[in-house]
Order: sequence, then C-alpha cells, then structure tokens
Amino acid sequence: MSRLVVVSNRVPDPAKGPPAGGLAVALNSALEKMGGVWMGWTGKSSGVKEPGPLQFVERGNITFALTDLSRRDLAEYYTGFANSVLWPLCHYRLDLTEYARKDMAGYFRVNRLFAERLRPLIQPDDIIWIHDYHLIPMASELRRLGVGNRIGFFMHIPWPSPDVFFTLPVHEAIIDNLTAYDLLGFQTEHDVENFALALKRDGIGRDMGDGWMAAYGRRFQAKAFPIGIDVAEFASTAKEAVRSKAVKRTAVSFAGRDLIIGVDRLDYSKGLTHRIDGFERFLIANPAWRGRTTLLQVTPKSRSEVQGYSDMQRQVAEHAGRVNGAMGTLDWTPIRYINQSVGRNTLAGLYRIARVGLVTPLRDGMNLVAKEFVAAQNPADPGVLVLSRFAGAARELDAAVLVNPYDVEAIGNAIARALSMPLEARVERYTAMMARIEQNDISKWSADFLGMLQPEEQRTTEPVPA
Ligand code: ADQ
Repeated sequence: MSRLVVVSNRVPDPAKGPPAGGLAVALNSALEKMGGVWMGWTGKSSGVKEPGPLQFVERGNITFALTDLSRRDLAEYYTGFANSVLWPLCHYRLDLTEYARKDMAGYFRVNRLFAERLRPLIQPDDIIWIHDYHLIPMASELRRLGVGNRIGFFMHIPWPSPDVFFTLPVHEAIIDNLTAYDLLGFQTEHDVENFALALKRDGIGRDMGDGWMAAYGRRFQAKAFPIGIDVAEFASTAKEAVRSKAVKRTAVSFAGRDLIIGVDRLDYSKGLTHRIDGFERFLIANPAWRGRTTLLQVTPKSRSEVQGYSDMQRQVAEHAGRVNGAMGTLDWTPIRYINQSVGRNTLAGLYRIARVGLVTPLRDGMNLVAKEFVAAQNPADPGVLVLSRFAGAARELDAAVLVNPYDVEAIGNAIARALSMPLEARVERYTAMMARIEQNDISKWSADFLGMLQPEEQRTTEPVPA
C-alpha cells in the first residue's frame, strides 16, 4: 500500500490536534489511513530574506513538514501571483489582476523551494497530492528532481473560460506545468470543459476522450471531483448546537424575526454588495416583511493585504450601512453585519435556525457553505437555500432557489419566494438536495481522487464516475 504525500499552501496547525472541520479533516483522515507526509506553509512569515528550515511535527503516522515564508516570498508568491493574479483571473475579475513578472518569478521560486524540500521525504511508492492554484508548478519541479511517482493535482477554484485564461501573459507556462501531473481534478464538468477548450484553442493539446487529455507530448487524466462535506457529522453538530448558549442567545436577540443568513469570507468573489442590494430590493418590494426579518451576514476579513480587498471591504460596509440607515427603525436593524469568524458548532446551529441561506457568489469553485446550510436543516421544517447559478455547487444543488447573482431584483424576488415557501415545497427541495450531498460526501471525494491516482495494480475499487 502506498503512503500519501499531501502538499497544500496552508496546513492546519498540528499543535492544535486533528482538525475540526472541512477539507482538512478529509485530508487528515486519508493521511491517517495511508500514513505519510503533509507539507505546506505555517501561515507565518519568517520576516527575514530566507525562509527558515523545515519544521517537523509527528502525529500518529503523519509527518507534518512545515515552512515559514520570507517576507519577499510571501509578497511575490502568495499575495502577488497567487492572490492578485490567479485568484481574480479564475473568478473572472480581469479588472483586479495585477500581473508582474517579479511575482511570477517568485511564484516559481517558492514552488521550486517547496519541491526541493519535499524531495528527500518522498519514498518510491508514495502517491503525491498537490492542492490548489498556489502550487501548480510543484509537479514539474518534482519531475526535474527525478520524482517519477504518481502526482495528482486538485484545483479548488474555477477554471475560467479560455478567453479569460488567455489574458494571463504566462498561460502557456501554467498549462505546461499542469501536464506534468498524472491526474488533474477539477470541481465541475464545466471546469474540465474550459480546461480542454484552452488546450484546443491554443493548439497545444486535446481531449482524447474517456477522461484522457494530451498536451505538450504528455498524456494525463482530467476529471471532475466535486468536493463535499461530512454530511452526517455536520447534521448532528447542527442538531446539538441549537441547544448551545451561543445559538439560543442569538435566536433570542432576533426577537421572533425570521433569520436570513449569509456566511462568507470577505472576498469579492462572494457577491456581497449585490446580495445586500438584493435584500434591500426585497424590503422595498415587500414592505410587509419590514421589521419581520433580519439578514445576519457573518463575514470575517480575509487577505486584507491584497489590493482590491480593502476597496471591496469598504464598499460592503457602505452598502450595509446605507440599507440600515435607510430602512432601519428605532427597534429594528435590517442587516446585522459582522467581520468575525464564528466557531463551527455555532455556525451549524445558526444555519439550522435560519429560514433562508443566501449563498450568492459571482463565481465560486464549489462553495461548501451551501452544502453545510442544507445539511444543518431540520428535516421536519427545513429552511430554503438561495444559491447562485455560478457556484460549482449549483450543479448538484439544482433543487435550491437558483439565482443570477448579478441581478439584484432576482435576488430580492428569490428571498421573497424563499421566506413564503410552503412546508411541503421546502421539504421536497431539502430532501432532493440532501440525497445529492449524502451521495457525494467528502470521504467519497478523497476516495475517488485517490482511487484514480493510485497506480493501477493497487486500486482496490473501481473509481466511481462523478
Ligand atoms: P472558500 O472560498 O473559502 O473555499 P467555501 O467553500 O464556502 O469557500 O468554504 C468556506 C469554509 O469556511 C466553509 O467550511 C465555511 O463553513 C467556513 N467559513 C466561511 N465563513 C465563515 C465564517 N464567517 N465563520 C466560520 N467559518 C466560516 C475554496 C473555494 C470554494 C471551494 C472550497 C473547497 O473558493 O469554491 O468550495 O475551496 O474546495
């Protein structure tokens, strides 16, 4: 049996014990099963010019190999190329991409550094799983160092249409680097199609069918593996959490008003100003609802060091303030807007007491909040999910109230529809969505990906088509 080597930009702090939720849990449990190495950035800057040595922590059969980044690496690799070029590009925000050759060079330099540090930890039979847009060049750097192991890559964010992708000055280099992998995983079929189209339009490769692609003389597999959550665990957490003090206190503070909830990192991809404006439209068009519902928007600040985020953070605060000023009354604040992260259990409880979940990103790879909201509902009296058609999750959650997140009137109408939806329709939609997310939960996601990445002779089960 192979060991597993995982590389991700951020690694959950091993000193805090096994992670509590989300993707980290899935990777952690795959690593516990197979044994292996988890490498990545500590999240800290070493401040100096050179990053310090690898820091090793052992927990059970997992070796954590962590590195700080120098201030320059952080600026060029992380803040620069990853978050000021690839992130906005993949979320269709060409107006926000800030391309600089220096950052591109830093991106490759840090990937090379990661590869050089990882190299001595790799054993001949290991399978290697690289995560996300920060680390695209890892495989080709490892190949350069003589690593012949199976290497897979999962892209957590959207793969944009070729017209958008080709605006990247180094798009050939990015594709060239991706062809060094044995397996490319994307969130949706749509992302896979966009990737294949880029190969075709640039005349550098093609889709050979059956999940095989070829480019630059190399053959590799590419497939959609829509990421999920641990549905059963999240559902039971939510059920428990409604009895907690924090959730009870919050419920009381809404004084019997229907709760609409939004939970996002404060990111321009999440469509927050459109959402707030949509809520305002709803209040204008449905005066009877004024004073009877509140939008709770839980939105911790994120990537504040990146230009583009500070402008957007100001705009979101302004929109929320404007709506509260215009529509609020002495005893009612329409929007409760907080820049804080909320503990996972409390979050689950809040989803459960909410009548409506608003998940309206302008573009999103998958969006796990949508799946968490569904899993958290009370099956006998479920709330309604309003979901952007441009979230990867809309493919599976087509029983949500789907909206075009750019259309604020449509958002307003969707809120009205969701708040007044009869029980029977709510149960029907909830049941359909639960069935989909249960079928495709997080353990299936990692098992499918790793099943396909496994060398053929070691595959125990047939990889399940998505
Ligand atoms: P994100 O853009 O971070 O992830 P998302 O999928 O919604 O978006 O995941 C966010 C996670 O953080 C969820 O588990 C959520 O509960 C938690 N979270 C969000 N806001 C929070 C808050 N205020 N307090 C506490 N927790 C909060 C990227 C891609 C997504 C893709 C994931 C996983 O952008 O499209 O679904 O990776 O592949």
